[in-house]
Amino acid sequence: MLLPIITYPNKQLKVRSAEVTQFDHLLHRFLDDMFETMMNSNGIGLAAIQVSNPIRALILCIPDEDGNQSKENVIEIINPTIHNPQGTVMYQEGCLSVPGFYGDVERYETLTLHYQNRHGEKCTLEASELLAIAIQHEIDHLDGKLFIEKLSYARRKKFEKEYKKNMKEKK
Ligand code: QAP
Ligand code: CO
Repeated sequence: MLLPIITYPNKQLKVRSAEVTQFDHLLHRFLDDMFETMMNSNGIGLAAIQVSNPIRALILCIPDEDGNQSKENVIEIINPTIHNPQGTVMYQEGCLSVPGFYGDVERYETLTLHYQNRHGEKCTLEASELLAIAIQHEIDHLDGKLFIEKLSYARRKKFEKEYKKNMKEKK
């Protein structure tokens, strides 16, 4: 089932999401719906809060070398924590909740992720490159933060102007 994605400046996006405690069929169905919704919108990452469910769950599907995404490559990440972050990189990010806008954000280059899968099993992941960036972007959503808050002052000003103009045009 496709779920509606909420977009900036919806205040719900500022909510801190709560830990997941029930790893039941309802969670599984929700994660499946998140995947369908993300693929339908050409996304590579989606946090539960973006579909109005404030729980600490996110999904990622990083494209392979040919740019293809497949269901086998989906990573479902629940109750994540970042450990041993190293280095910094700049990357031009976008977000399904900030459609049509991209901007440079600084992130850690590599990290270790502790999380639970859909069955509540504890997992560890060593992440670098786009996966590491995407993890940080999505965990920010769980803490009520958007990438636009991490832009330079000048870029943020430009964003506010452009985005509001686009919003008016779309109405
Ligand atoms: C988060 O972002 C991310 O504006 C996932 O019109 C971003 O899937 C992780 C999208 C950068 C790593 C690096 C954005 C689709 C998708 C748009 C997305 C749009 C259509 C964004
Ligand atoms: Co996002």
